[in-house]
Amino acid sequence: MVRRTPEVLTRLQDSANRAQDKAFGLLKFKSLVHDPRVTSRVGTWLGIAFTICFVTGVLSHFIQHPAPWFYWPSRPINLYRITQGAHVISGVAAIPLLIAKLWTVYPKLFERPAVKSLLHALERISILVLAGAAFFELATGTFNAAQNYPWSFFFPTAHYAVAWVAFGSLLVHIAVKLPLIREHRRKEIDVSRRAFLRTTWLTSGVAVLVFGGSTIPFLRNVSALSERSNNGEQGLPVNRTAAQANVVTVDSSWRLEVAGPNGTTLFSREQLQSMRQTTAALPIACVEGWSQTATWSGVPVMDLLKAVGAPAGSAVRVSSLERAGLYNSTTLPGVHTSDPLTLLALRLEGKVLDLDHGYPCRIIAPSRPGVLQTKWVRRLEVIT
Ligand SMILES: Nc1nc2c(c(=O)[nH]1)N[C@H]1C(S)=C(S)[C@@H](COP(=O)(O)O)O[C@H]1N2
Ligand SMILES: [Mo]
Repeated sequence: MVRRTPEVLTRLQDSANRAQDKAFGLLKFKSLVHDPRVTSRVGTWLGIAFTICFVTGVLSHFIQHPAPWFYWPSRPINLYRITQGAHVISGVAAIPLLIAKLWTVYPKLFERPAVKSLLHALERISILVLAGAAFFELATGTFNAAQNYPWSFFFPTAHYAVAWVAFGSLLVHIAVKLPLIREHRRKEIDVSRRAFLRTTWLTSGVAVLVFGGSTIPFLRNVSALSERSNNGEQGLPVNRTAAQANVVTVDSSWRLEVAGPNGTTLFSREQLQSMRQTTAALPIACVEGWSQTATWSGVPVMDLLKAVGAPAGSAVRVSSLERAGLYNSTTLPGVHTSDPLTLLALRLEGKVLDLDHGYPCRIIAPSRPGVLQTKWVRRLEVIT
């Protein structure tokens, strides 16, 4: 039996106090990184990543839904590949940054009183909106890059709309915090906090490395998540197979219809093959982030326009043999139809185009989103 001497009681009391201090310490979030100097540094990089992501995303939206004032050039041929690569890579880099940023500030969630003034309430709500929208963008973008759609809304519309919410609240947040950011970024930072920052940069870098290979050629062999590179028919990934698109067979009765100012002209594959062929290395740059260059051969669309007597630089509506599906028709603007590298491709890597890549012929145009590179083309219609 323990004899309850006063010393034992004191010792018990001491350790109880220590435990209590520890618990309160945790509750008070005494971690070193809950510090405005850390937050402002991570926040700056997160702001940069989000800005790149937003600008390149809006560009991609307007290329796919052109407004009358919008201009997108067909050169350099890799331009869209670069902007969309920057979009996906800045998004990937932002994921660890967002987690680190939230980690450095989350004790503020438990600040009491919850609301000090109207302004304070507005600021807190805007942060909630920003964090929610940022999380939504990064999560849906990641799932999209993996071609996984575990939701019922239409991804591009939702991703685009929430992007404006995220960027708008980001601008408000920066405006409100600018004095604090300025003040704390100039302050020296000690070793342990620097270690947290270094880990954050490293994690972000690793995330870029494991994903970047799907669009940056020299990273291909180190990127664990670039599984869509170099595999697929004819060494090129396939985004939607012929079977998925319900384009089962294309027989010899197939003719390309070209509707021009003097009616519709039909071209067999042999006739197309006997026209002047252009061979060029051109990329497919999928909006989902992967991109790859291949050697395509075929008839320049400008030659087909000439053959049917349509004015050079006309816009062309492209329709696919694919009956249903969102991507069975597209419009090639004049900027693209007047580029000699906008091809109706018949061959890939010197061989007849595989059915999965769009046999009997497909559109390959420079500096365009992959989703607009229509496969299994049935009809071109000149619109002026
Ligand atoms: N008719 C049709 N064309 C299409 C598609 C489609 O679903 N239907 N997918 C597009 C998308 S999203 C991409 S990225 C490219 C991929 O071309 P590939 O499968 O030959 O690599 O084809 C495009 N052409
Ligand atoms: Mo795509």
